Amino acid sequence: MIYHLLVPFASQLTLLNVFRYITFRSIAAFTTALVISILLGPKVIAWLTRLKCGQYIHEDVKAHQCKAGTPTMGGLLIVIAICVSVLLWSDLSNENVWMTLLVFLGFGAIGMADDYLKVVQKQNKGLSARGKIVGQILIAAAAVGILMMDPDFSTKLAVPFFKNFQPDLGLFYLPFAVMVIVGASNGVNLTDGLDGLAIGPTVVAAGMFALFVYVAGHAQIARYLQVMPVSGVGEVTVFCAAMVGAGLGFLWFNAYPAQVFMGDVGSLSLGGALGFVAVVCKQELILLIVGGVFVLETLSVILQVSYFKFTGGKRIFKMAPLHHHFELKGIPESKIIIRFWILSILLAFVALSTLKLR
Ligand code: 57M
Repeated sequence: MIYHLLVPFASQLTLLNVFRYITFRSIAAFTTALVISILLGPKVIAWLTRLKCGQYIHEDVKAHQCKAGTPTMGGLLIVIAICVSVLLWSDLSNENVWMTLLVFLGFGAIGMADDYLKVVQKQNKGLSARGKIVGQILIAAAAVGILMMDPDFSTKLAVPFFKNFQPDLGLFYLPFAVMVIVGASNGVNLTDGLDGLAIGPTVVAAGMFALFVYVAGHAQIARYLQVMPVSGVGEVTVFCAAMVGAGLGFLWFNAYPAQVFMGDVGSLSLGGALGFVAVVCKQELILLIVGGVFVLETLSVILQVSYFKFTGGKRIFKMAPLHHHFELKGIPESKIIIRFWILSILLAFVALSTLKLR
């Protein structure tokens, strides 16, 4: 909005040219989202507490019993901070920004409906697992379908570390990209089981994608780094920067010991947005590295559940997702969280190295 209000006057007042720059507006979006989430945090937490949005705590992990009553649905704070900040600072004539925002809100709406049924209406089950996944697939398929209608959109796949190997998936790109988006959303959701465990790696991944999106949207830098160029995608940097700001602001309250949990409204929306950003900037496989923590957590569940079924009740891990395994081994929660953060930062550097090692 600010872009549209001020840039027309740049010819009269050259200082206003600064609002043309994606970098400047991304820093502004980061700061705005951070300030909104920190300032609104206490009010939102008090409101959720009044609404009695206390999280139900499973009985099987003893260390979590002291968390009973911690309000959930704090992801609403993230959604508000990102939306306000993106609407303020991005070029609203850019379709990629709107698509990212709509995917983010669509996944958030599914999460919100589930949280609402579980914690406000006190319905034990919330939305059915099938209902949730069908909703996610429909939103992701609609978004990818719209992208693919653009004749300039490439269905080729950039493979990290191999600059000359870019297989064209053709129509198979649609199910592939849907899997990336839905997988990312559920990966973040599965990881969200300890204080700050999901939001830390989400902030790191969003920061890393801010860079990849900027590079892909900048024809010269993309050519120099041999990254697949995507015209007009640079503006999504503003969204990623807002995600980093809102995420850090939320971490302020979600840091151990947490005053609030994000709920599905936060985890599904953030994961869905990360997946879509990876698709829109044509760095789908980089998400596997940048979001390696989410991939590990998801793999631990797939392995555990398959092994459990196959052997009729035996387990590989003490409990899945992986963070529960370490908890049951007696490692303190804060140590597990910080080690997962360290891992996500290391993986972000590996992803960064793909810009040069190819
Ligand atoms: C949701 N939700 C947390 C909070 C958060 C297939 C199966 C592996 C699925 C998995 C599952 O349901 N995962 C997704 C995980 C819950 O957090 C709420 O949920 C929101 C995210 N969706 O925002 O509102 C609990 O996590 C803790 N928490 C924190 N700090 C936070 O910042 O401490 C969350 C955020 C909260 C709180 O205790 O109540 C969750 O874990 O439920 N299921 C599981 O994870 C279950 N695993 C399991 O059953 N494993 C089996 C295999 C065979 C499937 C096994 O290994 O034997 C475990 N979940 C829990 N206890 N809580 C079982 C033990």
